[in-house]
Amino acid sequence: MEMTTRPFIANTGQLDAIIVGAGIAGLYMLHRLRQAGLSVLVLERGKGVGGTWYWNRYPGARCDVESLEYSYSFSERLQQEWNWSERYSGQPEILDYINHVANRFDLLSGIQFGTKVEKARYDETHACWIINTDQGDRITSKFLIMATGCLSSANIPQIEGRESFKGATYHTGSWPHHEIDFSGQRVGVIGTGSSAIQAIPHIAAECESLTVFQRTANYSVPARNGTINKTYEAEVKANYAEFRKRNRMMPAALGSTFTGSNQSALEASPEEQQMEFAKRWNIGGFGFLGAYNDLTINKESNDVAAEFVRERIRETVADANTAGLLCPDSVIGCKRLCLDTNYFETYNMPHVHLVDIREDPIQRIMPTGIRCKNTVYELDDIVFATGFDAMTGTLLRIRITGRSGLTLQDAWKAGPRTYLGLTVKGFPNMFLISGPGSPSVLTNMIVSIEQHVEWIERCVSYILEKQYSAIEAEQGSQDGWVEHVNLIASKTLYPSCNSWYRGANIPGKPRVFMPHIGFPTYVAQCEEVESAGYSGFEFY
Ligand code: N01
Repeated sequence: MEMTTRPFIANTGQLDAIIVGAGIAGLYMLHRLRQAGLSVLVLERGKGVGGTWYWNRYPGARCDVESLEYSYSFSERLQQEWNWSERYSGQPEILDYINHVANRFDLLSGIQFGTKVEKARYDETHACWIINTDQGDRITSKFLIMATGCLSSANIPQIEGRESFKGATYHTGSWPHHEIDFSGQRVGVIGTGSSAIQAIPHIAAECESLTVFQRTANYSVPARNGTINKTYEAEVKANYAEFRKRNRMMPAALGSTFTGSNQSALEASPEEQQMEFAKRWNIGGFGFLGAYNDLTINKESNDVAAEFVRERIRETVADANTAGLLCPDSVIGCKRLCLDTNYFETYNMPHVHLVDIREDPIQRIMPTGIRCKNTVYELDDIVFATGFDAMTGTLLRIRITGRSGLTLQDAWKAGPRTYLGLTVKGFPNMFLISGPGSPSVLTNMIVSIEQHVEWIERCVSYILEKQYSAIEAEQGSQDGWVEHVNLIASKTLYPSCNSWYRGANIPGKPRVFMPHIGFPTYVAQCEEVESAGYSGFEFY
């Protein structure tokens, strides 16, 4: 659904809150703050709601969290009345759902679409934020809430000659809104992350030839998608509140298939290990990584899981050389595990070719294709499935200036620093939803988003009730939090690979492990801070 820009602002005085972004986070934030009686406006660069699900329309785009979990829990009526059609929802259905929510809770009237925030500056004298947009708006607001998403700035690599390409180019994260017909086309896909792994089988089914340019092989386990199991759905809906409550207590806030284990892989015999992994492989989904309790912290245990997946790849892919190239040699789960439907099978199609660009690096893009060091590939279309400047990219593209002229770019020069992933020292009354330093991308995002939104709403209401001008993280509490986030990460295998969690996919980006590993303990930490009267913050 495309919305027209609403020239909402003219003659409006200072608002209580500006929310940047009308994705899942921004919409719920708007709803909560309105319920709390605040004047709120959402600014959204797209022409519709949905955030991630508005932009990522590539063929095969689908959620990797099950539908009954990947949905808002704040309204019992909403979760009862909405019916999902598949175990894992596709992008169009999720976008329909988000539009439904926006209509059902009358949220569209609070959103100005087609409006990109360019600058936000904190005015210390008046204790408010001054926000400038590309539409010429200048808005003042007491609170600034960044609901800009973790994966919302596309990463398009600077490959020489890119502009010279005569065919069409696409990025999975900013896919056109019209149907793309790849039939009869020679398509190249650069990248083999979650987006590529979903898109490749669909593009291959249509195109004349598909060349996949792989830099790093990736682990993927089967999603085992299918129509939703109606009996299971009825069971969940009969006690949805309990289901949500249980999931919120799980690591990563994932419930249905992520039954954890109290056992180390090393305590099981090789036969038991194989049986356990096979069981979870057949069920499909992220539950694979819950097979043992030490897969993310013990390399030896992790090796067993990794080898199990490599075996499945070798079993599936007929050509031994291609199978070998598709077998990752890193820690499984260290980069985001992918879920797929027929990804590895696709390489058995005669018109699908895998190019190992570590062996034969891309040198340049030419008008008619891609030139690697040793081979030239003639192409009609190039799909960049090259990911995102994750977690900080969108925030840093907006010129945000806090107290004493401090810019977020300067504050985060050596990597993002936050208190609780929610606030930044020097930036009073600014909140981040699922910011760096919070569990966000390591959880079911909607659970984390709801937790952040509800925390922020209570905090903002507290400030207004106490008639404070502002809240700001204390230096010591922020330093302590950053240290805590790093310490937890250092005890796991996560820092061992070049993932976007560490900023390693973007040349020049500081290598800092950005998310907080530790859901649901994190939630308790936020609650403690709150119940202690917002310890670690100062009010003025
Ligand atoms: O991006 P990615 P994504 N030259 O960064 C390669 C979520 N998501 O859009 O690994 C050549 O994972 C890069 O290679 P390497 C999910 O959280 C969820 O796929 O850096 N190649 C990699 O192969 C996911 O993790 C869902 O060596 C280059 C690929 O491009 C996140 O979004 C679906 C390159 C990028 O992979 C991002 O996924 C989709 C270069 N210069 C996404 N630069 C679901 O819910 C990068 N690459 C299922």
